[in-house]
Amino acid sequence: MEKINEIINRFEFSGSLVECRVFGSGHINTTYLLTFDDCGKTNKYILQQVNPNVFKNIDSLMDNIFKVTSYLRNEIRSCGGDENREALHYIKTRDGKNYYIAEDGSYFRSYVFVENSVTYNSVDNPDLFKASGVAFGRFQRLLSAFPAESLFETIPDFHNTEKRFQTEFLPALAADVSGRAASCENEIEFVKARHNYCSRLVDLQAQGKIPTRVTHNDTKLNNVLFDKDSGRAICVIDLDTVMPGLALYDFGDSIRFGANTAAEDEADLSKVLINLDYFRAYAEGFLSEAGHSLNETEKSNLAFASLLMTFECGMRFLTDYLNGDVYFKTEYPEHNLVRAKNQLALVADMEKHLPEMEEIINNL
Ligand code: ADP
Ligand code: GN1
Ligand code: MG
Repeated sequence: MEKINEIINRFEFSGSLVECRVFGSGHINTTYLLTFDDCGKTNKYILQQVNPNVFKNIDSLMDNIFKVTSYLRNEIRSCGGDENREALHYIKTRDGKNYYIAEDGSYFRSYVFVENSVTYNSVDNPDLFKASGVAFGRFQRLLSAFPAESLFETIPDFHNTEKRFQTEFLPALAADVSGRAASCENEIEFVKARHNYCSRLVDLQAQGKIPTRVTHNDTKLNNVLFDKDSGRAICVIDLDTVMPGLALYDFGDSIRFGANTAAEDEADLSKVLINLDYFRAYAEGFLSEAGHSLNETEKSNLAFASLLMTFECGMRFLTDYLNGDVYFKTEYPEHNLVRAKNQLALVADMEKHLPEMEEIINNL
């Protein structure tokens, strides 16, 4: 790869570079925080290397992001909001492109760092989680009139759990390229025994009982920027998977990550439980913005969707473990297996508490 300084020089940044450091904790892309000095004024930018194994069509991906961010910026401005804090602002390359292709074929893009912002990797109070629910619910509401058909599907069938089971999990198991299947028989059996979960939402969608909407599809807590001072959730980020999807995916994926009493890769499974207070808080926040547009079938599947998104993610980590860690970034050899066990333990706990989760939704 070209040296990072040469890549930085390709973008329209103002000032001279003071610092470049790796930033954030995403599992897919590599993110850098750049600090520039512009005659005494500090300018910060995010530079991101997009993972080409995951996102194959960078032109269409970046086109999606530019369309969505321009639309959001207009909506936010017309509601009297601050589009520079509440929506991402991408920086073009010096030759006017949306991204830069490095010599080794990897892609880089950049956006303005939202000042005085912070992201969280875990929830320590329900208000914080509720605020993220407001942000993702609002994101969905603001995009409700956006033409979904104009968006490219950056990862086709991203949350089609049945397709993931049939075309990714089972083939990975059959091939067992890393010889790891013997070490995770319990997890494999756990997933197979729950195959009946996989098609429930896509079937309801195919029957026209739940509508396709423009959704974020990766609603992890650390994909929302919070204001450091006010604690308010200000901006939804990580827009690579904004595509036509189901509101239930966005709700469920947030619960998967934020209502787990432990981190997604906690190895001590006795710490992995569903926190019902956090579940309630998120539901209150999300539904306060997006709730009025949900139909009865969507509402009655919010609890199940939380379980399904957790199951799907567990199955994806297990698949990647079987495939030899080719998709998610890992920090040690068993990392994907630890993540899979964790997510499947959370599924088991959600199964026990599903009636209470449903009750919470009914009472809202
Ligand atoms: P990934 O796809 O790898 O998860 P993200 O787009 O979520 O990448 O970025 C990784 C992290 O970088 C985020 O969790 C956040 O902490 C930080 N970040 C990204 N964009 C911005 C921004 N515009 N302003 C401030 N922080 C940002
Ligand atoms: C990935 O990029 P990041 O870290 O926000 C993944 C999500 C998973 C998540 C699990 C494009 O999200 O689908 O739910 O890891 N993103 C992609 O933590 O596959
Ligand atoms: Mg992210």
